[in-house]
Amino acid sequence: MAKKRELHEYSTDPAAQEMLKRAEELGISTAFTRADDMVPCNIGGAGMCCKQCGMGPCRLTKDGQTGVCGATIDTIQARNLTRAIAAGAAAHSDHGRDMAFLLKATANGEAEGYMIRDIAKLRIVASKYDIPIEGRSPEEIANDLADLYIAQFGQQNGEIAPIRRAPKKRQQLWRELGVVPRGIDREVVECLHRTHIGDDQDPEHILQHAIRTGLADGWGGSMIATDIADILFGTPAPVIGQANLGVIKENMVNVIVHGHEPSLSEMIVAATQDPEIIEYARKAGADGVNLSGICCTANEILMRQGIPAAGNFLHQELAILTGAVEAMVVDVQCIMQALVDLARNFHTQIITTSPKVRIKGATHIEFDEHKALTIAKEILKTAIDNFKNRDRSKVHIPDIKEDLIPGFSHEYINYMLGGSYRASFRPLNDAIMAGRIRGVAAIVGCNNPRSSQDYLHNKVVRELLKQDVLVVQTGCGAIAAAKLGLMLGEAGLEQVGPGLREICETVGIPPVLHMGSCVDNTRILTVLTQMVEEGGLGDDIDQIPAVGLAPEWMSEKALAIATYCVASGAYVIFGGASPISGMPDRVSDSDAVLRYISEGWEKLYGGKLEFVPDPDEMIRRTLEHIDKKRAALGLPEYDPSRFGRSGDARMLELEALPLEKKRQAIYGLAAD
Ligand code: NFS
Repeated sequence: MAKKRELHEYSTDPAAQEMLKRAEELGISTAFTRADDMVPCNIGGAGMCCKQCGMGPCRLTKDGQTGVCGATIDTIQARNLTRAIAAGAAAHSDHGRDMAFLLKATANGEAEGYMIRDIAKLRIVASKYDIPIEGRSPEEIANDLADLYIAQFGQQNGEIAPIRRAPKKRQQLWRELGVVPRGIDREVVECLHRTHIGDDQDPEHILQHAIRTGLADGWGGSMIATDIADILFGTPAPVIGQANLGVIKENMVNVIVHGHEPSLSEMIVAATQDPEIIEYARKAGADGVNLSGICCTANEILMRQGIPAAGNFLHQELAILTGAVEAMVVDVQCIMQALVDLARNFHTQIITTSPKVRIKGATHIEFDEHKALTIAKEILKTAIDNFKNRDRSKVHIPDIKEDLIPGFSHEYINYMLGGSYRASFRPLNDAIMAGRIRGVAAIVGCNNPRSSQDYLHNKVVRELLKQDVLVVQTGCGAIAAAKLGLMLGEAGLEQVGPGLREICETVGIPPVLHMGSCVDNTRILTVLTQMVEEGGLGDDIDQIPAVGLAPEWMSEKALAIATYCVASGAYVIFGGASPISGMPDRVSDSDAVLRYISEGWEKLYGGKLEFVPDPDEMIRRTLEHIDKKRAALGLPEYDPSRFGRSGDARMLELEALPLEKKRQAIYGLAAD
């Protein structure tokens, strides 16, 4: 058994530390303590175990050893990685499929409570696919778009339609390399086929299909999910929100939505405002229903409605430990099975809602888009009925939360940079070209109890901000920064480099932009494409001084995201453990796959994937890459001493001058 860690080694978040102390007092295990008890298997963890058939599992621990069928370590690692990418792509894309069915049902008036909220986005997206929009109702357009999107999943040949939204040069490269996805489901299925016993055995060839599958996720299923969520629930724009366990309220019925799909959670948001529900809660002795979120469902309703986030992935158990949660309503993905047993120590009900996900011991109230509002109310009433069972002596809510401003969709970033009449990415490109912004980092992905919660995320974010790197975030990484107060207007600006600070002050943005849930990483693809189209930063994504990082990754979805980002031209750095590391003492014959996804992929796509456990090294490689890309574009070398005298700093300087000098400085007038 591994050694039990200190509280700060579990989490850097004071709210989490407080709850972990509480868990220890109550003698309750959490993912943090279970990670201590469960020593990872160093053979499987390093990608050296093949369990694809019944002749094994084969563990390749000796030099030159092969599996029973003769499979080499390289083939096995490529297969394992590709299967993980397929699972991640399947999860995102199946979510996208359900959103497409929901759009169809809404267009046909069959989805109770839903409406098309963002008609402008509907028209813009439909036009990208040449769906006629003039003189047609939103429902007619939405019906056509839904049909087109539903068809992407089962399409057998040709190219999936959203590919055409990538930069022209990139599309051409994908065509030349034969990796344009034909249909979303087809690529996932082919991953499983190729990695079955006795199929594809050339590691590079297997990994080429991993790229195709990743693209089917990023420029397919995930992009479809984001588009439709915006069309149905509104494209995000800045709102004020809060994050951390302190958003749970003692005097109210607390309902936490956890998982990934906004379809039900948006309806629960609507139902909490229903007078009938408010009255029902009052009658139960509560002041009302208090809704908050965990994981990416949190991000979906935080981005659009400002509904508070109770926390990220590792907060799911801690929220129940507050003893004040009447119901945790889960849909799909990132839901720990441990929740049900944990909830037995309190009165909390775990309510599963997806036809795809059941957990033994949970209450199942199945979601059906045709009567979503009715179901949402039923769920809330179940939670309210449970309020009387709360044991007040067990309630312990940490008084810790931070404000934040989420809502930075790519549409909003475009608008905020130029205003309604000249919305454009020009100011962002100019700032990078001038060196005020050194480059851009997308810091995304999960929490992982193998490292101190949020530590790696926030260490990397803070260091890059000091180096004038603009940070955009999604997923659990975004919630980590939010809990630290880095997503609130001027808050945190003193920790930001001089050039970036000028931009934040001039545009009026936080130094870290929350761009949404994990499927919304496709917003980052769109931003990068628009930066290319704006001009000045090369003609393809791989030329932009940008890096993607997932410092605390743990899910297969994260690997799928990494793959489509690499295929789109990005340098991607993952923290934590590498699933294909091989044994340290056998590096000579087991690092071919590691080298291929780095140097090999870089030669083909201009992007590469690396696993770097040390955060200082992650930061060093990020800055080195950004500076290399700046140099290749012929941009001035990064020099922070040139900046810091405009924005608020300049205003304060001017303010301190005597009147005449002030006039002189502002209007260029000679002193008389
Ligand atoms: Ni992304 Fe969202 Fe979080 Fe990781 Fe899970 S919630 S989809 S997978 S853990 S960031």
